[in-house]
Amino acid sequence: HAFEYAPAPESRSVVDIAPSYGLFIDGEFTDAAEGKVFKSVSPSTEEVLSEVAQAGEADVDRAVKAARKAFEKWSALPGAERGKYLFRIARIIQERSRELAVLETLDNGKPIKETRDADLPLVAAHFFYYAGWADKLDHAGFGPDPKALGVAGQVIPWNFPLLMLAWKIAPALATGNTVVLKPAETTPLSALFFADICRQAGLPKGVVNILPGYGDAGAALVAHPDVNKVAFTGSTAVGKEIARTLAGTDKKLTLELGGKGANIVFDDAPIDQAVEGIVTGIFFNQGQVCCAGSRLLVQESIQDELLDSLKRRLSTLRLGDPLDKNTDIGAINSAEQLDRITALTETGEAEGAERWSAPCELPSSGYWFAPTLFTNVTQAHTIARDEIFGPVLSVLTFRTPEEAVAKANNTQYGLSAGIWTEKGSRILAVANRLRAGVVWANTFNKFDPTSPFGGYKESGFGREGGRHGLEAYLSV
Ligand code: TXE
Repeated sequence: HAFEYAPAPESRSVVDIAPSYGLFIDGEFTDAAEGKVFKSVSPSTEEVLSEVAQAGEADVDRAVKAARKAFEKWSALPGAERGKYLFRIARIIQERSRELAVLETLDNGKPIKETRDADLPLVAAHFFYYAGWADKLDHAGFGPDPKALGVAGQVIPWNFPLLMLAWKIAPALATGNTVVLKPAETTPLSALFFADICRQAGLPKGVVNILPGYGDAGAALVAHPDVNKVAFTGSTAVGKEIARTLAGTDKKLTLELGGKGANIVFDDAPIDQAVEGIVTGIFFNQGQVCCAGSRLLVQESIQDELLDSLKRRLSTLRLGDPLDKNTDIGAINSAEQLDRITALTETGEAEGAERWSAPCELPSSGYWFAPTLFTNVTQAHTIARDEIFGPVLSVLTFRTPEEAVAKANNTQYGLSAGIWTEKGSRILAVANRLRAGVVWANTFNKFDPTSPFGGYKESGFGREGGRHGLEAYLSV
């Protein structure tokens, strides 16, 4: 891709964070009807970054009404015109990417290296990609007379705040839908900056509405009778709750939920490359990634060699200030998430798995967790089954490809997997038998807007990204 990478941001002064933000409804920033506010906190320092209006039911209703009103004109625009707005948004994102990268790092806790080189380029790429689709819908084989569904209610998590917004908003707008989006309560700021970008791009009022708030606002949004399509990324428990709410309605639903990806390393894999792939697989974004390679399946004969190299590599990872461009491991997004990770690792020890953590000093304020791996893990262990969503790797072994496939598939989830081997035939044979929405071979955590992404089993249904990502927003 020819997308420009942002130069290294020097410091947080690159971004101007206001002391308070409103909800973004019908093209304006406004207070919440009940006047409630909440604080957005930097997870690496616990410093309050800003005070944000907290949406309630009345605000959801107001935003959905604005989106409904805007829908008539927006959906009637020629696709090429909608595409122009999306191209404009994509360009502004590129222009403001230093600012957005610093903001995302402050609000989320992830290293600037990642927001700068992964999140922001991908955010822009999604808008460019879907901008290009807007005028081609009639002739792309979706079926006769593809039409927008109406108002899309979108609820997103905190692990990739701006990228999840892009995954949701870009295809919705390209197809002529209007949007009410609720960002996660711990990471509202980049979505509010995006609202400002919509204004800067001259997007018509009401086409995009942003409602910061908690789960109650998300629940009110998905249940609103005038919402036609719901897209959710988050926990499997909430995904199931949303599916129950929508049962018996004619709303379309896509769910992108948890995962427990297996990263399978065969004895012929180049060890150094595999080690890098394992590190990317589970320590990228502190492991707070739905498609993380959180289970390492290593062929028994190379276990000792691989684990020795892996531990040596983990000992070199730099944990600390996420704004430092040399930092590899940033902060955990919230105290709640840190508690969840801590509790699951304690269960791992209590059930008899052997724990090893990389030697590193944790800062005294903020939410931190050292890169950790568990050996002597069996398939029955909680840490081999439950999503930890943290920098924690569970190591299991196998002897034959058949055993690797069986173990990889032995999970309630089915989002991602990785295969490391020199044999192309083995890649194909194993990948075909893995029940996972994405299988990477000799790499991990690679994303591209042209690829559909989504899960099998309890990882959800529907696909986002690529041509498939448009289908969820169209009826024919
Ligand atoms: O998720 P929630 P949480 C997994 C991961 C993590 C766990 C809990 O395992 O440890 O979920 O994280 C909104 N109706 N993932 O508690 O609660 C909420 O405000 C409608 C995997 O943060 O699902 C936020 O905007 N919306 C995942 C969003 O849902 C509701 C990413 C996600 O929050 C709601 C995040 C309700 N009843 C967590 N309750 C992935 N697939 O990548 C909450 N929300």
